[in-house]
Amino acid sequence: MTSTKRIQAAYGPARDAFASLGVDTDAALRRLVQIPISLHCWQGDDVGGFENTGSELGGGLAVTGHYPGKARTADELRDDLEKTYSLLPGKHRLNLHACYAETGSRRVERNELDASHFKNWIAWAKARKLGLDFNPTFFAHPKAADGFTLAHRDKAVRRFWIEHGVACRKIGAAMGRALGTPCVTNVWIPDGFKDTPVDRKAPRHRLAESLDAVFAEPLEPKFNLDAVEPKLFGLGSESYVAGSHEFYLGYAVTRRKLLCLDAGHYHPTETIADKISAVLSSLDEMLLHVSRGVRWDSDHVVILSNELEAIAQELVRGDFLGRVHIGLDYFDASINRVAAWTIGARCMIKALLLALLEPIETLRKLENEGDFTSRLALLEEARTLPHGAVWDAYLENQGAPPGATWLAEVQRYEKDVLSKRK
Ligand code: RNT
Ligand code: ZN
Repeated sequence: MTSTKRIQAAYGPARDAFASLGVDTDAALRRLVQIPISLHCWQGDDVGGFENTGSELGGGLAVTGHYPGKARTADELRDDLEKTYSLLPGKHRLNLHACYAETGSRRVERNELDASHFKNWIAWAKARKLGLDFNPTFFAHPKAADGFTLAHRDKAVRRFWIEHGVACRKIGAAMGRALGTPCVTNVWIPDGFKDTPVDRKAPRHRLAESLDAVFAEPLEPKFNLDAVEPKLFGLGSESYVAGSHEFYLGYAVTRRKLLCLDAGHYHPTETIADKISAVLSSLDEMLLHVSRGVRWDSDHVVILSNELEAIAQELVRGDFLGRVHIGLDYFDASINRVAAWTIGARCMIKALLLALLEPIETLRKLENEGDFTSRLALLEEARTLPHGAVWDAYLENQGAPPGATWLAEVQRYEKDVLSKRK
């Protein structure tokens, strides 16, 4: 049997199995195709960017591994992204960092960046009907070398980073305007102390003031949406991070910003799944950085873990898909980078499919009746329904490679393209 025939033959019985539990698989697939995942450009070149300032990555970010073939130019990065998108079902987005500006041979300071430095990215995204998201880059820079930016005690350093933030919001708005879909511009700063500070208050005051200056100019939400990303700790900021969860939750609620929850930014037993409905009881929209910490905020490639399933379930069960922007955030330089993107993105999409295939109405009814025995029994039985057959049918419909066949495609690309980059 050809693979297409096998997939078609398996779909009917799978559809019936789900239908018997009140789940409409066709409707689930119609919903799934509308959910974009924002792919993070920085998996493609180990958070390198194209400024070539010689500055260390810093900011507590660490990429490990020496797998050959990383993108060295924006054109190479776009080629690798195109290869990745071709292996994914559905239409997705790209999340760019400011340090991926293309300034030709000229060195342009971060506070002087404008949309012209992203014109190739915008033209490329437009031609491929991709939405763009954006991030100011508050690391890998001499002015961030001591680990402080917007909360720096030196006013001139704060001013420089405020100007960078202001410039980036305008770039985000230009992207949103050009592409007809709002750009989520996410602010993450590394600011924090390695060792126990005696003054936890002052850096947070300075941070709030700097952020207010960055966000002073109102921008149209149909072009740009501002997000802020908290963190618990980082390499070199183990004892204190100015932009902690409580800091930014309060900030986002009072300033009406999106809150970005990164799955690696909490205590190891704490998951962001439980925070989504809590945050959305006070905010209209939020951003997710779907990541995978291993013992710490290690940014491993996203896999179909229980945590990922729980995140997707919350988005679907709470009917939050229209209010939550989903982005990926990890970087692994020890495996093929196109494969790293593809694995994480396909897992995210698969997790959303699993969530859309839950017999949620029955489960909700059981819970409302207080029948927790049946709730648990059904949740566990539902795990082994024929989800794979529905996933394969989706890949087939969308013209994406079924099963693990995408891997051969990546291996071919590695042989023909990546291995030639020395
Ligand atoms: C760092 C944050 C942040 C970065 C990217 C590169 O801990 O997660 O989102 O990973 O901006
Ligand atoms: Zn993040």
